[in-house]
Amino acid sequence: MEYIKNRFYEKTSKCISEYQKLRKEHGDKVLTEVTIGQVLTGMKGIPALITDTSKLDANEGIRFRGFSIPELRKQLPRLNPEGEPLPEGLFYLMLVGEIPEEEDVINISKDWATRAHVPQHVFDVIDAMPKTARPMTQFSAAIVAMATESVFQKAYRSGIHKKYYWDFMYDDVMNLIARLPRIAAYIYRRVYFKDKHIEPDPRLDWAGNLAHMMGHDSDEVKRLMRLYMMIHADHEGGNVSAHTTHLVGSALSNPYYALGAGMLGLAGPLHGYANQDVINWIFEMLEDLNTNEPTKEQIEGYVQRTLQAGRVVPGYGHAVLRVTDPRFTAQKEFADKYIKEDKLVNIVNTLYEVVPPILGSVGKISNPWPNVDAYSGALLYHYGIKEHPFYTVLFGVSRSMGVLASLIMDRLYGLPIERPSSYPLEWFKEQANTK
Ligand code: FAM
Repeated sequence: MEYIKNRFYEKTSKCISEYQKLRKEHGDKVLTEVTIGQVLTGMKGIPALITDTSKLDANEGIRFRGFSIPELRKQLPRLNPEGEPLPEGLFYLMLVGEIPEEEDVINISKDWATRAHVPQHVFDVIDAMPKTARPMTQFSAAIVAMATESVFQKAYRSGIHKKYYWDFMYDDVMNLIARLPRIAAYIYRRVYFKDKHIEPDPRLDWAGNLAHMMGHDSDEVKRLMRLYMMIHADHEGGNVSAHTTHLVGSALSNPYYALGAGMLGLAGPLHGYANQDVINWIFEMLEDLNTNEPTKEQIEGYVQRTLQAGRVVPGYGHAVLRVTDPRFTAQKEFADKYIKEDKLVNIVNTLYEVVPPILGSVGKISNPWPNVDAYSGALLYHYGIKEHPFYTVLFGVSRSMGVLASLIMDRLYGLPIERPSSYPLEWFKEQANTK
């Protein structure tokens, strides 16, 4: 499928000279002022990174190359008019910058299927860990173990010219994304199904095959997996998993190292672990209230007690968003369409009524609205994927598409090593006192 690589190069190579021109001719242009507050609160809002794949708007949510999630759910090619678009199409859009034809999407599916073979030593690395090791520990270790396969690393060591880095990066990235569903499903079956593994079916699409290898073959689960893989794929460049992948890649580490590092960031409770934490927290609530069908008032009381205990309400709030996350809404629409009655889904819907006013009344919380993680667990659970410690791995499989498409572009532009400055607290105190 060399033509997709060629098309990417045709569409994107003009950006190399644009980037160089900006650097040379406009390097002195002041973009914005940076406040002490921004530095002390996680560098929020500082324009510090180039990411073309997607942009997050505080009041609209994510747009992938300018397209919102509702637009993409209508426009990207799908296998069945009733179903969800294939995530392969989103990858093409993020990489090439235009909506693909059906043929392009099918070709990416086929390309990934031919690249999906995972070397035995990667399974051996996973098998060397206790089954009690967290799924994200196993997942990131497997990704790093696969660095033995890096064609970028070999090419770099053989002394290739830097203008060809992106080309080798492309092949690494395609191989890596192609193999992640197999690795994820292997961990899932190992930990929860006594090592009864299911072979991939190369006729299936990338997300459909993941569902299949996990042991979930219904059309509805495959549709859910396609939606899940699409909505978690990218959230511009500043979030922890994207930024980490980009930062590690800037040292010219191979993409296996870069993604492995990004996945370890995704594993944190304030980022991708929140999708497990939502379910943990709901089950804690049910145990505390001693019921499976809590009333609105009981839920309100539990949310208040969570805040009083100095804990966060998982699945709510966001560093950038200031509205209900459209990724939450897409999942709610899926639930409204397919799920008639489900106790957990009902609780998630009640939380959506109850939590925002409570968080809003606290005063300091910038965004009281739900994010992507507030819904995803209840959907998976409904379809029998009840093993919540595994949920962040699914997030990671999806997130690989956005962060790795960006990594190819980083090398195409020839971005330098990233190296911001740091100062002691004393320096900031001095700055605060100077006029
Ligand atoms: N429950 C309770 N307190 C919250 C809160 C929540 N859901 N969201 C924010 N706050 C608190 C926050 O802890 C901070 O308190 P302190 O000043 O005492 O440290 C204060 O409100 C101001 O925080 P903020 O400016 O509104 O948010 P941040 O940008 O610092 O943090 C999040 C953003 C997402 C880390 C935060 O909202 C949070 O912890 N949410 C719960 C965990 C979660 O759902 N994470 C998933 C994020 C998701 F999009 C993803 O990455 N998958």
